[in-house]
Amino acid sequence: MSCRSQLIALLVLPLFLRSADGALIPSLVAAAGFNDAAGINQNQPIDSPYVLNDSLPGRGAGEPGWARTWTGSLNRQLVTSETVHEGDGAARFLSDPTVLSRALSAAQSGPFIVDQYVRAPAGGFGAFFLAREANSGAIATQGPFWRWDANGNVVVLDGEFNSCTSNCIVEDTGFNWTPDTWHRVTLYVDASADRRDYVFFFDGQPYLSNDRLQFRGNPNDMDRVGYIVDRGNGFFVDALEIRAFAAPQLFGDTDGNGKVDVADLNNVRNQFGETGLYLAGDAYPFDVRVDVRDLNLVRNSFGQTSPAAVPEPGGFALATIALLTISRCGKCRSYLSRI
Ligand SMILES: [Ca+2]
Ligand SMILES: [Ca+2]
Ligand SMILES: [Ca+2]
Ligand SMILES: [Ca+2]
Repeated sequence: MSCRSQLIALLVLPLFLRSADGALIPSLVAAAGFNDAAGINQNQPIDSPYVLNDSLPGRGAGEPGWARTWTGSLNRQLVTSETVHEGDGAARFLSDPTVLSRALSAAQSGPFIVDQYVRAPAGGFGAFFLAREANSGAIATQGPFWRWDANGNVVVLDGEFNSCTSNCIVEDTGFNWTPDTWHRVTLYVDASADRRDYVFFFDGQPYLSNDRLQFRGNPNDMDRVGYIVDRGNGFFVDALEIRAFAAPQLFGDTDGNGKVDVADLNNVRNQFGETGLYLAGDAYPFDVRVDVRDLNLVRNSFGQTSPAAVPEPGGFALATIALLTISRCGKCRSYLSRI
């Protein structure tokens, strides 16, 4: 493809990718593959962006979306080629009081995703957090926080924006990690001022807590990822990705097209009762499940558009048909009677 064709292709690309069922896939903000010659962010020069089987801090130069390289302790955090999830390298943390962190170029102030693969040997331990760093580069205040305990438990912190230490509310997710096995851990974070919460996923399954998981501290936005490995038998990380949705979103919008209409209603109807990431029927604010709350969100915003969207005529007639359709569904009717 010529440069001109590539430029045209880029210009006509939609802002977001969509899955086969029409769900919104957020745009990539930054990724770290801990690789050299294969996999995420691999490149031609040797020992770039990572040096295999060498120290990790100071590495990762050139990976897009990051403000700088990894910061940590040189002798306890390594890039290994022996145990990888993808590409030719992965991060390995040896047991020691240690924090590894990296700052993003752009602070995230809306809904975004943090996805990664982690594993540990038996008796391993690791924790992950998102934070807002102060101008000095120090961690100012933390957002979401999850932890793998040496006994196999996976826990999350449900903060109260008070930067808790000893009095933190820690919830057992019910998930357990298996030694020497890669697990996918995903956070669905919403830093928007009227949300400030997150959902935790383990191997694609959401932890559906009774109440919203809130931030440990009180960041208005977050620009740093961090790991703590201060006990246990070590920890591995690979394929870290941060993806963001456009913000602000319109309440009730399922497909991110800036309007709430019959398409959103149909998306909710078609996936009613499902849970998971990137569901076409999950209306903003996303909570990774499609239920009566989504129906209410669509109803309450029906006909609204964000400033950038163009309203379409005939929406009401289509909506009436959709409502008639949905009212024929017995399962849905019982929910409709409650809203
Ligand atoms: Ca890798
Ligand atoms: Ca390379
Ligand atoms: Ca929509
Ligand atoms: Ca939902």
